[in-house]
Amino acid sequence: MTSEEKFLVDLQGYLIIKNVLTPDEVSTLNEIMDERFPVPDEYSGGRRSVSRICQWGKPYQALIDHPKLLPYLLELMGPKFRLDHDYCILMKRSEEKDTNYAGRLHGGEVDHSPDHWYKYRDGVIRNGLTVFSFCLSHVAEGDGGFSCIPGSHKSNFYDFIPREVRTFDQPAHYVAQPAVEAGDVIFFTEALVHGTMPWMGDHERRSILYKYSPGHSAWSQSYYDLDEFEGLTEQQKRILAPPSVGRRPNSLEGEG
Ligand SMILES: O=C(O)CCC(=O)C(=O)O
Repeated sequence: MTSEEKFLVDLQGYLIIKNVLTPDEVSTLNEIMDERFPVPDEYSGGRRSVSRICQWGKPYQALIDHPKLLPYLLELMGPKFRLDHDYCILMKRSEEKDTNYAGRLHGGEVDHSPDHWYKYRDGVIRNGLTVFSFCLSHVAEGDGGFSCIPGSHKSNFYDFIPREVRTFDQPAHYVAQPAVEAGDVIFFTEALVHGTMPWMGDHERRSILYKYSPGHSAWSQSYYDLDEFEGLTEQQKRILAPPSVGRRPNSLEGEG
């Protein structure tokens, strides 16, 4: 992670990491997505999502500890982190208003989500629940999808964000919807106010979200069952382990 990237994470609470996936990796992940999560007959647009996609075979399993992201995980979460949960978001433009509550701007260091936190001390950045969102399709400015209020991970006035801004009914200059290419990864801390803008693009949005927690904490009520995977490496097993503190090994190979 470069010093400029650290500056940006501290400044805005998210970061676009360019070209993490090669075009071949993107194609393979998209092909598997088509097979595993086919479009239902009645579907006419809107948001589709399914969890536990890291169990969709080797290419999805490999994203658990993608080598290009490990330096970011170490720098932003410390040596002991775990994959807490994962899912995908697929979106097609819909004529109907999206009433999906989860899509509204949410997050922030709020009491009802105590694992949403961002901390800086003595040159070290640490985060609670942390997201790496792999983009399997491009997103232009104005397409919608992932959006956020840059810098809000350090805000003290979450409750002052107007309801209409949270629901995207009222545009606000301080809400950003970053453009990305297929293969990019968006890192964001859940301490950042963020959400999903209605999709306006002509093509389908495809994102894969892998969410990591510090080794001692969990957002999800359930943990991964290692028996449901095939051929996990020892490193992946450590990253998939349930939360703990005492004698917890470091997540990465060669990190002690
Ligand atoms: O990528 C998105 O659309 C935002 C996802 C989101 O809101 C979340 O991860 O909590």
